[in-house]
Amino acid sequence: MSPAVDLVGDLRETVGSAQVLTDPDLTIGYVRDWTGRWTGNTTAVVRPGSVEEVQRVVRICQEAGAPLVPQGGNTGLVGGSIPHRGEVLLSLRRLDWLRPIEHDTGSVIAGAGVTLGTLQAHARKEGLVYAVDLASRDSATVGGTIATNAGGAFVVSRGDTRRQVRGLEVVFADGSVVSTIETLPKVSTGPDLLQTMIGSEGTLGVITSARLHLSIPNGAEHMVMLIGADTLADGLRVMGPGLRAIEFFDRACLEAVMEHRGLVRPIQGDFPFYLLVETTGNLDLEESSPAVVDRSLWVYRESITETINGLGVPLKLDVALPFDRMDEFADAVRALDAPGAIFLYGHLAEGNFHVNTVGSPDPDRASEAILGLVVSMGGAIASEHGIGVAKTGWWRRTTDPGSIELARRVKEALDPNRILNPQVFWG
Ligand code: FAD
Ligand code: 2HG
Ligand code: ZN
Repeated sequence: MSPAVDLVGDLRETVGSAQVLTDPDLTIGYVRDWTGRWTGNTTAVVRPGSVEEVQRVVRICQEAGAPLVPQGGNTGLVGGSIPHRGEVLLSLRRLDWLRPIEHDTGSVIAGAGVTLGTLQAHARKEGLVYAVDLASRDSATVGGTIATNAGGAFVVSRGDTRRQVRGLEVVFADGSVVSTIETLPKVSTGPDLLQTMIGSEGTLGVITSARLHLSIPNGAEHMVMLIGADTLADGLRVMGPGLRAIEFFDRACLEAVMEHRGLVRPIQGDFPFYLLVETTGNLDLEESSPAVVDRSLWVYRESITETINGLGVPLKLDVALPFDRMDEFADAVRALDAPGAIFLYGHLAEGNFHVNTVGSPDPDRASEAILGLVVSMGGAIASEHGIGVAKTGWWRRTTDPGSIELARRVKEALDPNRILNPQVFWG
């Protein structure tokens, strides 16, 4: 950046001084990630309140050659939402408009800064459902969940974020804006190029609003059940018609959550794994399967991430394994000569594992060992949280060269000066 450019002054003029933060006491919440594993630094936190202001901020950064990092709720778990090398932090939280629900199209237009919790409440008031749900719902935003293609507990029955996006409005690195949010329910007028933004983690454009699909609840009575299981293979056998969610967690997770939240043991007996199942159907359980039925059981699953954070700065690896190797993976990861305390949990129907460790003397070495194991067993290094800065090397090593080259050409076309979140994927 040329020393003659007064970047902060230009940003202040554009969005107003109150919306540009440089005081470290005020910027700390934006430069440290949710887990505490990464703390970066920033030239300034900028909080535009309209699409036009986003465009102007992006143009100023482009002209100054100053990279920027888009941020929503800062709940991402792969270090992609914070500035690592003094980048401008573009907070989208003030883009929090929510239009009335359109019942004829079964959709709603939401600003990128609307939280999932607010969106869900808006849908619920009119008897509808926004399908994606995460324990981070009160902070995670529409823009952030699209940029990471967030999953959550209901992917098995309702799909991931990609399945909910009907249209997008995006500001590109040159400050131009392209929108498909004012669209008819079904058009076929060529490729929908804005879909490339889903899962792009702030590296290709800034999402400013979205048209999102809302589901009609099927009205069927459902039950929530906690089941003790000896193996994950036993859990996979529970899957069947009417399944809404099937989550698993291991003994270490349950013990830690009970301690942290002061909760009672929810089920008689002690098991290697526990399954939390939400279903409208009948479960094919063996007579002897220990199970308890209660809607409030979700707290045991949803408190795990917060509980682990309370134990220390965690190493988090979100991966996927082939179904028939999940138990073998659980055994092998516990046998690795690296980590400290290990916690295994995840979304069973996607072969998803959240491997969390706390107290590892060498988290980088632990990460290498665990991801190496995943790859050697035919798994994927990222299941739902994305690549961020945590897995860039593994992303390049495990993605086929044709796909990497395509990603490079798209990046080159949309952001030739690499000002958008430069440390993610390519850093
Ligand atoms: P941020 O963390 O702010 O950003 C995430 C990424 O998106 C960054 O790369 C950022 O640059 C980019 N980005 C953000 N906003 C925009 C925008 N408007 N335009 C372009 N790029 C943007 N994830 C799951 O998938 N499933 C879960 O079940 C789940 N549960 C969680 C539970 C807890 C307690 C926590 C803390 C996290 C959980 N997460 C989960 C991870 C996280 O909540 C998701 O990744 C979420 O989608 C991030 O949204 P955010 O608004 O916080 O985005
Ligand atoms: C979950 O499923 C989230 O609870 C967070 O994806 C997982 O904290 C984690 O590792
Ligand atoms: Zn998850």
